Amino acid sequence: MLGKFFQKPEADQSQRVPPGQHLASGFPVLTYGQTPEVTTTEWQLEIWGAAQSATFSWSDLMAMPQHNFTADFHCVTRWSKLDVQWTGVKVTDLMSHLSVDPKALYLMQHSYGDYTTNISLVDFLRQENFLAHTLFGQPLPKEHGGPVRLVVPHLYAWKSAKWLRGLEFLEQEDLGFWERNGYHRRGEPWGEERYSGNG
Ligand SMILES: Nc1nc2c(c(=O)[nH]1)N[C@H]1C(S)=C(S)[C@@H](COP(=O)(O)O)O[C@H]1N2
Ligand SMILES: [Mo]
Repeated sequence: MLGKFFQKPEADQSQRVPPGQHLASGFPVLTYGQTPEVTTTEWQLEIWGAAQSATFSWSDLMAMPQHNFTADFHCVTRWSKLDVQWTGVKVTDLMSHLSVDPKALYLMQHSYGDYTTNISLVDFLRQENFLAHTLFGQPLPKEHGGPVRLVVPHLYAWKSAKWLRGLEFLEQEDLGFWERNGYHRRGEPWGEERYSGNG
């Protein structure tokens, strides 16, 4: 299935691989703990904290503008995958349905199965971020976060919560699961923001 997508020449590819990373073959699965089973019927996205509470269903998400995205994916365990092809909804389009407190500067992403990861509002609001429900033209497989995950291409992939179930808006920064366990609070791959020790 991957073979039918255009592959860029080597030289161009290497410039897109951040320092300390190598290209993965295939698309590895990186999950801490169990893979939750969530159907599209039961899937909900809840909004709480420093924002007006709201709940979105699968059909609410499907009613929002749908886009295809091609994005590079960088795991802090040193593999990268270029040109991953997704379909989903832009974070900025989701945001047009929310009423967020002006004091909210951070968020916590919450997953089914209790994974969390923090992100600043500035990093979250970037145009290229999206909620994905389709991967290479197929429903997002559960091991990759289906039915719905967040994708934040400009940060290490631990900042892209699989099985997304909630967005908690925060006035003060809080730390998510990996961040409490020593990973960097921001996680920008070109700056190798891997661990909390380096900034
Ligand atoms: N809910 C949840 N989201 C998660 C993870 C996880 O364990 N649980 N792992 C993160 C990490 S470390 C990476 S690299 C990517 C991996 O996504 P993939 O399994 O689709 O490759 O998901 C991120 N999102
Ligand atoms: Mo990762």
